Amino acid sequence: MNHPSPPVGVIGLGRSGSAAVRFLAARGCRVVAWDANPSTLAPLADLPGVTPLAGATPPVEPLSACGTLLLSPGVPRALPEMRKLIAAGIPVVNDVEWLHAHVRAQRPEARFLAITGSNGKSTVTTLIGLMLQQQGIATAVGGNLGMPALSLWEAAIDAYVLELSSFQLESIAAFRAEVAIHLNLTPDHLDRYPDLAAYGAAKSRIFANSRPGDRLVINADDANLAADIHRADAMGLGVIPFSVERVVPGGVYASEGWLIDGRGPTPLPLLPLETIGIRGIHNQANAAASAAAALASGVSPEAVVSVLQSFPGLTHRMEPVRTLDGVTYYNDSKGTNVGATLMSLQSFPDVASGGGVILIAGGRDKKGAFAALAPVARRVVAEAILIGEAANDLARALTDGPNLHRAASMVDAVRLARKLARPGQAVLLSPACASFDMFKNFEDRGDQFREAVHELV
Ligand code: UMA
Ligand code: ADP
Repeated sequence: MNHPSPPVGVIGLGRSGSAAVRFLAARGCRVVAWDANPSTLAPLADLPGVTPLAGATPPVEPLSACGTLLLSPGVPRALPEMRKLIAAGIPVVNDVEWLHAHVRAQRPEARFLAITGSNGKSTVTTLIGLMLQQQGIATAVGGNLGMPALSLWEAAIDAYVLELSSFQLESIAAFRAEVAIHLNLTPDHLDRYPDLAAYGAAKSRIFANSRPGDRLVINADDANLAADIHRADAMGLGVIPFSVERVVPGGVYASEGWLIDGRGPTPLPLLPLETIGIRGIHNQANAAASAAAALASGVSPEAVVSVLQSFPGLTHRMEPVRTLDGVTYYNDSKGTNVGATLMSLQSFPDVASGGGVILIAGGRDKKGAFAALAPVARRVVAEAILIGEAANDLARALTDGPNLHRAASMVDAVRLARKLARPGQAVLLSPACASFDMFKNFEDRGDQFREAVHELV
C-alpha cells in the first residue's frame, strides 16, 4: 500500500513562512499553513497541496498531524500551543534547517557560511557575499537579511552565506556551517528572552554542530564570547579569533594602522585601516571578521582588499542622507538596540568641541537598558527628539544630558531637528528600539526619515 508522507506544517506566513510554503508546494509536499493574520493566507491558497489555517493561535489539532513543523522566527517556541506540539515529539525546526538538509542532500559539495551577533550581522554577511562573488564563487546571500532561506536554493550555488538571528538559531537541529561567525553579544530582544545569558545561548547555537575542520570566527575583544572560544578550543575546533584591540595569534586583527592576516606563520598585512570604505571602529571589527571568513573560504587577499575598499555600506546604517545649511542628516534606522546606537553615537565629536548630535530615538522597547546611553549622550548629543512607545523611558534615562523634546511622527521629528540644529552639527536617526509601534519595519522608518529630510527647505 502507498502511504502518503504526512504534511509539513508552516507556522507564520510572513517572508520566511510564505517562501517555505512555495518551496515545499513546488516539490510536491503537502503543506498545512497557519498565520493569525488571514490576509497572509490568500496568496498561498491556490498552491497545490496547501491547506491554509486561520485562527488567533497555532491550532494544535491539525498541526499535530504534521511530520515536521517549520516555525517562523517571529513566533516564539514558548507559546503554549508550540510547547504542546514540541512535547508531542513533532520536530519543530525552521526554513534554515530545511534548506541545509536539502543542500546537503542535493549538492553535498556546497558549503555554508553563517553569521550571527547582536550587531554587524548584515554588514558582515554582505561583505562576505561580495568577497566570495569577487573570487568567482557562485554565492547566495540571505537569511535574516534580504532573501529568506528557502528562496535561496539553486542547484548551481556553491556557497550559502546566511545571516542568522537568535530566533532562527533556536529552531535549527543539524544545521552546520563550515564557517560560522559570532560577532558580538550585547543586550537585545530582552522582551523575548529572560536574560542576556538565554539570548547568548541561542546565538551560540551557531556552533552547536561544528566539527573539526570547520572554522569558527569569533570576536576576541568581546568578553561575552570568551566562553565560546574556550569551549571551541577545548573541543579541538578551529577558531579564527579577530580583534581590533590586540594582536591575536592565528587570527585577523588591527595593528599599527593595518588589518593583518595573522593566520599563518608570517603575518600578512592586508590593507591600511583608513582605506576601509565603511567608517568607525565597529566597521574595522566587521572588516576583520569578514576577511577572516572569506580567507578561510579560499578567497584571495586581493579580492578581500578590493571589497573592503569599495563597499560603501548598507542603507539604513549610518547612511548620510543630505547636508543642508551645514547640517548633515544620517539615517541609522537599523540602530534597533542600545548597543548599536551607542556605537553610532561614538563616531561623532563632542558638543564641547563645536559639534553635537540632534538625536532622533525611540520606538518599541526591547527591554534595552537605555541608561547605558547616558554617558555618551551627555558628551555628544545636544538635543534628543524622542518618539514612540519608549519616549518616556528614554527621557528618564537621558535626564541631566541633552535637551529633551517629543515628536508624534517622523515628519514632525525631522522638522523639529531642522529648527534645533546649528551648522556643524549632525541630525541622527538611531532609535535604539524596534520600529513596529509606528512603522512597518526598520526600512519603512528609515525611508520615512529620508523622505522627510529631502522635503526640508
Ligand atoms: N505571526 C503570528 N503570530 C505570532 C507571530 C507572528 O501569526 O505570534 C505571523 C504574523 O502575522 C506574520 C508572520 O507570522 O504574518 C511574521 O513572521 P515573522 O515575524 O517570523 O517574520 P517574517 O516576515 O517571516 O520575517 C522573518 C524575520 N523576522 C523576525 O525575525 C521577527 C526577518 O527578520 C527576516 O528578514 C525574514 O524572516 C526572512 O528570513 C527581520 C527582523 O526583525 C529583519 N529580525 C530580527 C532582528 O534582525 O533583530 C531578529
Ligand atoms: P545587524 O544586521 O546585526 O543589525 P548591521 O550590520 O545592520 O547589523 O548594523 C546595524 C547597526 O549596528 C549599525 O548601524 C551600527 O550602528 C551597529 N553596528 C554595526 N556593526 C557593529 C559592530 N561590529 N559592533 C557594534 N555595533 C555595530
